[in-house]
Amino acid sequence: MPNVVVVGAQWGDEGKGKVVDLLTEHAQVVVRFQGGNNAGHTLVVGGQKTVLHLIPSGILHPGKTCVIGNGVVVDPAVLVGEMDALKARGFLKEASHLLISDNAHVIFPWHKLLDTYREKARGGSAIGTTGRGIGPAYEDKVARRGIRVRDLLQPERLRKRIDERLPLVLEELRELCQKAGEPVPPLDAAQLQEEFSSLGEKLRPHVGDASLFLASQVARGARILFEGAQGTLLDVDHGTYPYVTSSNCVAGNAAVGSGLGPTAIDKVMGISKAYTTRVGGGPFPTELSDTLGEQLRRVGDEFGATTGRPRRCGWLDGVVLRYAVRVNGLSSLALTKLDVLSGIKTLQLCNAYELDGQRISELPGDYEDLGRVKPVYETLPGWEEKLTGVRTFDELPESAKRYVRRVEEISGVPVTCISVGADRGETVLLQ
Ligand code: 2SA
Ligand code: GDP
Ligand code: MG
Repeated sequence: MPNVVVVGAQWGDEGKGKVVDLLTEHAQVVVRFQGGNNAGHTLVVGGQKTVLHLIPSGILHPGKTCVIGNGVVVDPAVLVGEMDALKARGFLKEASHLLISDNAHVIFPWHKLLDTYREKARGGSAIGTTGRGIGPAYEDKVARRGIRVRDLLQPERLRKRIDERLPLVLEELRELCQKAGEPVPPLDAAQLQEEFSSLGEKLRPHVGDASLFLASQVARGARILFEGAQGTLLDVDHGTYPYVTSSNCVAGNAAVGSGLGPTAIDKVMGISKAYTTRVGGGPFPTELSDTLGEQLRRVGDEFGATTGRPRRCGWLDGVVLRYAVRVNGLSSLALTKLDVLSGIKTLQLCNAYELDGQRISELPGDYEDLGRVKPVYETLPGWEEKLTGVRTFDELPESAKRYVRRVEEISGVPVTCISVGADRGETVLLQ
């Protein structure tokens, strides 16, 4: 297997975790390159469920190295909790199984507070963030006042950085809390330094130069899997701005967020559900606000893997898929959750939009326009059969085969993997 980037082709939760876990068998290193613990990546192996937020989805394979790249924002308490839970189950046996970039930025309690209170202040136009402090942490990074994992290992420097940052944070928090009619939560520099230095000590055996490690692995011919988080339409540049996350989720960021050059990447695989979901606010042209949408949510168990929020559900959107192919340079697609469509008599597949009476086949750049488009659907026959036991393309019902082939035609890339259940084994590989 070449070096592959796995990215979400929709609004996240496409099943990236499952696919990355599956592909890890053929890789030596798995690297997360953006996002933080807003992500929830679900792995099911032999019926046992694991939800990962920060640690790459290769961690259930012993002997592989999982890397948290410089592009990730790290909440150290969440990371330590995730590491402990995995260790208790017999994974992550050696320090060498997990490497954390010393240049990754750290999420502090004030980032979470700012995230939450800013959302409250936005009222009806809230983004619907996960409240994990992701946006404010990336803001600090870009404003060159962020605190990095390396700083957690130097108590004096950490205290200095906290002292520099805290007065401005408290100023904003006071204002936000006053608006919300709530007391300002206490934030004490000495206490924060102590707590975060102690978390830093727990992480110390794993902290290092991730870029250098990855380059040495590439040089010795190791296979690298890059694991994206969220999805293309949540990308801060290419998504439905401002209803996006605060990092670049597209494949191009795999290089930046890991410290490897783009020439290290051979292929890009996009993951798409056989329908569409979105969690949080923002436009969603093919959303179903009826009983069918509820059926997809119930059968597909569409609830946030981090917050438990119900996900909005709708038909598969071919315009979004073509866009994802373009901005990520996708070489192939994995189509997940095909099993969830069983029992729906007629399927609708969006292949264009209507905007102000004009038919358009590309995603409009303005999110308000995207909120006004009417999807143009084509109708395909559904199937009654349950798909969870299917392991080869030939075993699929004719209507399911036709659906997959149509997705290939509309997107312009081959579907190389079909997922028919949450478990690692419930998969059909086509190439
Ligand atoms: P944030 O917290 O600043 O990144 O939120 C900004 C937008 O990004 C969306 N977002 C997500 N969308 C889907 N899945 C995500 N991960 C969790 C999951 C979500 C959950 O795996 O289910 O549990 O709620 C994720 N993370 C961020 C978010 O909804 C905002 O629209
Ligand atoms: P990610 O963020 O892209 O890794 O996706 P999530 O883990 O947030 O959400 C995907 C959900 O769908 C998880 O609960 C998975 O266990 C589940 N899942 C993945 N593939 C399939 C599939 O083919 N069929 C079904 N029924 N569930 C799946
Ligand atoms: Mg998820």
